[in-house]
Amino acid sequence: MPTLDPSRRFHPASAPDYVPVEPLRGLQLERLKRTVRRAHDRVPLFRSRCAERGVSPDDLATLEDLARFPFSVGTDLRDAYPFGLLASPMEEVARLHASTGSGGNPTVVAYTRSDLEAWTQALVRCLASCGLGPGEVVHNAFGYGLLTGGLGTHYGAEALGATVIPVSGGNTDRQIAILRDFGVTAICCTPSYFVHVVERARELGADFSRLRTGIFGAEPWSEAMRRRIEADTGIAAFDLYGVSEVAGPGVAVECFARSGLHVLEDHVYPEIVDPASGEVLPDGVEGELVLTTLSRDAMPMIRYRTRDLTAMVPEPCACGRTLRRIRRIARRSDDVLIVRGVSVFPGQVEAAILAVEGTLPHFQIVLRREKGLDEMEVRVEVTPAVFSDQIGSLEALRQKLAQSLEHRLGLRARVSLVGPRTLQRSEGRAQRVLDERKM
Ligand code: DLL
Repeated sequence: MPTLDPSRRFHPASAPDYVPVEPLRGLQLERLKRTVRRAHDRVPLFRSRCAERGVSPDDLATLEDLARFPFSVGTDLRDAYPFGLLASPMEEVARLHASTGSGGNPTVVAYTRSDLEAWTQALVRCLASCGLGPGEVVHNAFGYGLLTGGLGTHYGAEALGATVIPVSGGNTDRQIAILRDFGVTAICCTPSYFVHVVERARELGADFSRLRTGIFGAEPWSEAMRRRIEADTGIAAFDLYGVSEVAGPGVAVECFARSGLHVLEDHVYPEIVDPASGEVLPDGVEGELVLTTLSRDAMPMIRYRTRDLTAMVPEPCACGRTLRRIRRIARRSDDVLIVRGVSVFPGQVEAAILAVEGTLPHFQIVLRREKGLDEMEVRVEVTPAVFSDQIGSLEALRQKLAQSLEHRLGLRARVSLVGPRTLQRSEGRAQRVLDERKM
């Protein structure tokens, strides 16, 4: 376990994280009214949806009134491709990002200069919340280019006063040379890629003695994965969450207490809704996270359904921030796999595997249909030491994994142990599922 240094807990840019709740709610309401009005005046899709529901910006008197307004969903952005949701003329748009997603039109996201400034400030606070400040050497391996992760984090780290290395994804051996030679103290990337980097560094005999902070996000990762990363490397690992449609990274982040992620509530307004009925759920109850932007002009998003499942954490945080927290996002409503009628999330499989000693966080779920029945195979990579061990101990490990999976999933899975480095590594998000039932 790393030691979390308390002297690094406060950064001047973090002041908005600590404002008293009442003025914060006032600021949210003021910004929310402005955002809803802007979207209504300038985005025809939002205006027509409001008309269908019989609501207008005048109906927004309290924050709770937002629940009367229509949702937006991922396909809205694809259907409006490329610029149908813009609320600013193109002359005022300073940057465009896009993601290809899974088929169909890409999702395009637009920012004015002031949107970019607000986004940068959000990232400054996120990085400060993980203990970063001036003097830090930040290796940024989130993808640059059209994706939001790279540039979003980059400008935040620069504005924080850190030294930024814009490595982007890929070319792992070069990344390792940089980590070793440039005195890197903090890394930003997906957790699965970091695991891959560490593994490859071991093979090359490289060590990163100055690295002490990892800021990981863009994909779900379990608490078991955090413990494994910290125990293996001695760094402190923090969770950073974001969604491109509402700017990118910087929606929520952990602090030193690491018990939930603080939502940057002056920039986004969070709601948790029942995924089926759309009703707003009370604090502490798990549901789908819905986000409304509060500081974006070019593309205001009203009640965007993220598909990410979480709950609001009602208790105040030990760190003193007044920003409300959400639980870590371990799964999405649309990454559920239905296997013989049982819901299985890849995150549960990861936690079940990491609960067993001698395994690596590399796995793949393969689904097939055999004689009309769903079959789930979980391929788990083992360490070279375990792999070259006696057949008997491999079999014992296989059985332990099968039990751990059955215990957590309520479902029997076939476990196959595969040799070191046989599962494909990803340079961004890990691809965990191969569903041959659909092929
Ligand atoms: O992944 C933005 C980002 C970049 C966030 C770098 C954090 C760090 P999208 O490509 O639009 O944006 O994907 C958003 O990724 O709805 C979640 O399902 C997932 N996700 C992002 N961060 C986390 C996280 C970026 N910390 C989608 N934990 C979201 C779990 C995450 N899931």
